[in-house]
Amino acid sequence: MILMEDIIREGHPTLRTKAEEVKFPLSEDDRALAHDMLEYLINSQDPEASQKYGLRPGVGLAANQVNSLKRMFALHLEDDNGEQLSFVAINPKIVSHSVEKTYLPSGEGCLSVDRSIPGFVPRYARITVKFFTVDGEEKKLRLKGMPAVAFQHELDHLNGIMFYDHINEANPFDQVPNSFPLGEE
Ligand code: NB4
Ligand code: NI
Repeated sequence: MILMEDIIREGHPTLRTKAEEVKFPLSEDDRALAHDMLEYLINSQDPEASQKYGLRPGVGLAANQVNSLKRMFALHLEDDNGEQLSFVAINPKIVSHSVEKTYLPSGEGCLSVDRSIPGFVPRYARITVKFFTVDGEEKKLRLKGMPAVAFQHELDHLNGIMFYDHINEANPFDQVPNSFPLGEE
């Protein structure tokens, strides 16, 4: 299972490296990686397991963060209607997005960043995405709210981008043009 010691932190070059497309059918290692990343999120959100193994809670985890350059990430979170979203996205793409943006009023954090970096992180409010499941099935989803924000945070990791790259250094809480704070749309 993935523990905090397996999650690389700022300064590690893999966090600034573009991940490579995954070839199908997946190798046993790729399958195991996909399984383990989703398992980490489920454990981290379970009070008992997170306590027992000292896990920082997460709703998303990208392969770069466990020092792998495979183009995949896991998401495990509820959407605005309380529906559970739980999947591993392989070779994910954003195929279209809204002009309107959104941001978490409390800013973002990252399991690979052991410090708090205040500021708004502008994200597309609504996105249409495509990705493959571990079985090679293509999925197309329309996401908004927290799932849309989390998907973009994870896709950034696969492109070597960190959330704070998007924060307005001069005015971290400056009004983001044509945007609304998440949860107030
Ligand atoms: C990724 C998120 C940062 C902003 C928003 C949130 C948590 C992360 C980072 C968008 C994506 C990890 C991956 C949470 C969390 C809400 C749901 C259910 C019950 C606790 C859990 C707490 F833990 N971010 N952590 N950070 N990242 N919400 N929740 N709750 O997930 O670095 O690249 O269990
Ligand atoms: Ni992150």
